[in-house]
Amino acid sequence: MTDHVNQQPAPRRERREQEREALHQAVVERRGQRVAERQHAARMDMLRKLAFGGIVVAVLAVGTYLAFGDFLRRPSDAAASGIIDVQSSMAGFTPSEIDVTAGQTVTFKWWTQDAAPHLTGGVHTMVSPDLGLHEQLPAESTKMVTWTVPNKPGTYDVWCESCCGGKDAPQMHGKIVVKPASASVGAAVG
Ligand SMILES: [Cu+2]
Repeated sequence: MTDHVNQQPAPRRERREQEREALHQAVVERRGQRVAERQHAARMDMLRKLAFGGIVVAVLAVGTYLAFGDFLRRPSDAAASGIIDVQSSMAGFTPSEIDVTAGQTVTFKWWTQDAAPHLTGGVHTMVSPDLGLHEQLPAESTKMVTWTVPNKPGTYDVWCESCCGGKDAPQMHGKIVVKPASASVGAAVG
């Protein structure tokens, strides 16, 4: 500094230039910051839009699945398994003959209106040892019983062992007819 005392104009000009340079630098920096902020904001905006888009797509996908997945699955279920309505009463099984297909998985919608005091143990039963069936149905209820039909075509006895004389009473018996799998393929297609 001291050796520049006699050269006032030059340092002042220099200083002014430095100040201008610094100012310029500051302006440039601030502009850069503003650009960066704007870019950041734009990026956040895009991310927000992407996130929103993603949520919309996810909601639509779930909605479509719920609406159509079930709908699309139903025909094959109906062909492959189906729900068979079976009532148990003091008269036995209604219907008294149930046709199924070997290897098929079926669901019995099994129901009764009978009250507990009329039933041994408060239940109707569905018994067919040859077909692997031994189910219980509580009084005045509906129960879904899913059952995979053994691969052994034939006509089988099924009975209720818990009311009206059980196995000894003819009306407590029903029939389950297991058809060969190949026969049902033609039937399901046609
Ligand atoms: Cu019964």
